[in-house]
Amino acid sequence: MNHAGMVPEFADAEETAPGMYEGLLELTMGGDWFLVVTARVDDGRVLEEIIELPRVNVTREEG
Ligand SMILES: [Cu+2]
Repeated sequence: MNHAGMVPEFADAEETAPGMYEGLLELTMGGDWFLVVTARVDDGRVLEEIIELPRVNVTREEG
């Protein structure tokens, strides 16, 4: 998200099968998010991909 007072969330991904990476990320509020995925490949290049996550709906358990 990109608005005043919003802090980014960070997470690492681990390789779970050849070429398959998984990680957990907490989306702390509903709204339009985007993921910035950064990967360093074997030849040293750093690749970056931005993935839009529009209209995220967050539900919380009431306590
Ligand atoms: Cu926000």
